[in-house]
Amino acid sequence: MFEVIIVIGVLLLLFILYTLFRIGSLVNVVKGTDKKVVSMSNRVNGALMMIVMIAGLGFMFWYSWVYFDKYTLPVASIHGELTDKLFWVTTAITGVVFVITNILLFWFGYKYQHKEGHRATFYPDNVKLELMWTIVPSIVLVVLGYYGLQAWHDITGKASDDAEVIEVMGYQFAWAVRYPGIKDNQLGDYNYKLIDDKNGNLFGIDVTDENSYDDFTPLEMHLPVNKEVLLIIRARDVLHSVFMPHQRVKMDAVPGMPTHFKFTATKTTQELRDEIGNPDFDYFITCAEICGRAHFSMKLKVVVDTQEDYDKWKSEQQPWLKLNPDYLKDIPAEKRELAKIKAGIEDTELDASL
Ligand SMILES: [Cu+2]
Repeated sequence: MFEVIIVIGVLLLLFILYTLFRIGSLVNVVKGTDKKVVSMSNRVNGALMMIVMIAGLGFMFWYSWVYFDKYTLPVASIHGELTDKLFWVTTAITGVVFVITNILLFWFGYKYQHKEGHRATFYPDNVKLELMWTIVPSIVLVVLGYYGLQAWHDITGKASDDAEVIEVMGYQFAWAVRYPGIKDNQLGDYNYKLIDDKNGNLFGIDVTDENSYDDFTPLEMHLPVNKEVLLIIRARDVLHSVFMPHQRVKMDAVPGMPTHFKFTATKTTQELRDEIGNPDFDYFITCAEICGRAHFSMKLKVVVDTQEDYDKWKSEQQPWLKLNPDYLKDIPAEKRELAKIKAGIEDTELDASL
């Protein structure tokens, strides 16, 4: 009840103010002093233009300066240095243009406000000016676009033959990674029809392909430092996006259309921990595509190792087939022995049915 009274009170007050304003205006018209009111309001608006400009630009520069570290991350990959440089060059050029055009916009509003006895000049066009502001931005954009495309081609181009290949698959709502085993260094085939929840053939690994026998699917991703890594990216259900902010890696994971991204990490987890002085820091992959209800939970720990640590970690991993020996049944009888050898499965570990 009390709220209703307040609302009615506010409405009445607004109505009274409006009526007073109308009466004032009408009195001015009758007296013939309405022109003065117009020129007063022009002066006020002109002054406000300058205040908004100075306060707005001042706040922008102050905020950018004080909170700079909050919006920047250390970079830990080779191409990341390059894309960061492209970003800052683009930001500098567009930033300078932004500041100049905004100063002009507000300054002109102030300077050319209506004044008694002043008339606007009739100035319909200027070919030279039109040409200039078409050609100069075009050249700048083409140059920026050229360097951007070059970087893009480099990132999405063919990886070197000795690159470390890792498969990343996004699904609602997590990331799964698969490595080619150390025996053949080749990822086995997969088929979405083989995905099941029986024992967790999360990837749809095709066990009729010999290359799959030693593939392993760890719960966190490890990378060697200073070595090219090729991520083969796919999605099991909807669009996801691989995002490794420190390595400046971002690529959509698209169902039915594998994508890839090659990069070289330049700092181990330990090196970045030392750099930022946080012993608990870990790299991660998150999802940069709003992919559903639990999108926020798509976070996978990434460990960047030295080459020795990476090799050691790799040699300790158990092949997926060894952890899921039930799938031996699906392997053609003549390949089963090979599968056991490649996956390191001892007969004593199996039950009689296999
Ligand atoms: Cu996602």
